[in-house]
Amino acid sequence: MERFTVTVEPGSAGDGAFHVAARISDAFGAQEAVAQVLRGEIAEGANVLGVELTQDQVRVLPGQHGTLEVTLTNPTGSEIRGEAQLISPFGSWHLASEPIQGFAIPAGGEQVVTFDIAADGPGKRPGEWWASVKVMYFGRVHFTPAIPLVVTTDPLSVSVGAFAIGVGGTEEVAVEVLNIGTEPLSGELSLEVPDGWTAEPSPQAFGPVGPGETLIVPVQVTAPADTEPGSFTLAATATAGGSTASSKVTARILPDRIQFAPGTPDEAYWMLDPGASITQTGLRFADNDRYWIYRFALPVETTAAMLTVKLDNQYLVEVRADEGEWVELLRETKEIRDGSNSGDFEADLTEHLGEQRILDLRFSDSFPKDCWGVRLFDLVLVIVR
Ligand SMILES: [Ca+2]
Repeated sequence: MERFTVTVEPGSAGDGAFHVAARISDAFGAQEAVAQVLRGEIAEGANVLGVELTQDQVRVLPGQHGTLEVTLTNPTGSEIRGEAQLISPFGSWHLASEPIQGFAIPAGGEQVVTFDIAADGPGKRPGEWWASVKVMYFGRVHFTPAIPLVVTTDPLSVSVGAFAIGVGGTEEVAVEVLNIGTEPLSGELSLEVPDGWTAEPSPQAFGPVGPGETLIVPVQVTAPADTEPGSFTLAATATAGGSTASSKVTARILPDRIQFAPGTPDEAYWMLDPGASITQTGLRFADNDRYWIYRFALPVETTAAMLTVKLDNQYLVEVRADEGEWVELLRETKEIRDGSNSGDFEADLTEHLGEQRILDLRFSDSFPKDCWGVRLFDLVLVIVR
């Protein structure tokens, strides 16, 4: 074995994440090894490829083609080279004509990798599978969530997103009607709700929905005033011509006082992104670049919200409305390591309620270099409607 020493100078490069590649070529071909170099303060996620799947399903008629797209974003100061692979179960492999694709994304660049889903040709019968994209580069692997991969003779489908509603409250629920056929479709949409609930208007006429188009049909849903908080199932059904499609959705009736301790199922319901945070009995913590986010999709008629959190050590708590900019809410400015700053911290979140009432809270480390990050013991959110 021989070692070679090379000195790398950053030149005029500023702070950020960079890649240094060493290549050799010999009689057996070329080989490359890549190391990541971090300079200065790196923002969260600024050293890894962003991978985003924007579809929630791939649905295609026999004889047609569909696509599955994944958007790759390179936040680093160097080119990122790798490959994206469509993963789907045995029995569906014939649908992907080119399941492995290479990519090279320049510093700060973005690329959409498109997989063709080919349901034409012999043997392309209807079926329901799933698909995920595995993205590999420089020794890292990222899997997207899996989405349904459906070949169907039925051109119509409906979907409704999960939603929350207050006791006795009313929410506008957006039912999506998708037409993957070749002819426009018009028909009737109904929303089946539990006893005591109402849906207006239901049934209602919809359409026409053009070929390849999605129509959003609003329905006003009201929860009974005498119900207990909990989860309920609603079903949306669309019929058009000879085609019928239905979809179930979970609606959660929220109490006006939300309280949970870390590590409980009540907490898990609100967790949007664990960000590699860690739970122990009765607490959750995040050191250095770790964090977590709770998402409170509150009833639209919410007019005020008050937060109380029991925290200690080097906490940083931020809030954002409707996926907008993060705003600092609470910060420990001393490098506390012994929990001596433990307390119940209160914050009025009313000014952070956006139009959609989607309230996110992010917990992280206010001194991200020395561990001893935020520890959360209890959270209470009181809303006023
Ligand atoms: Ca720290």
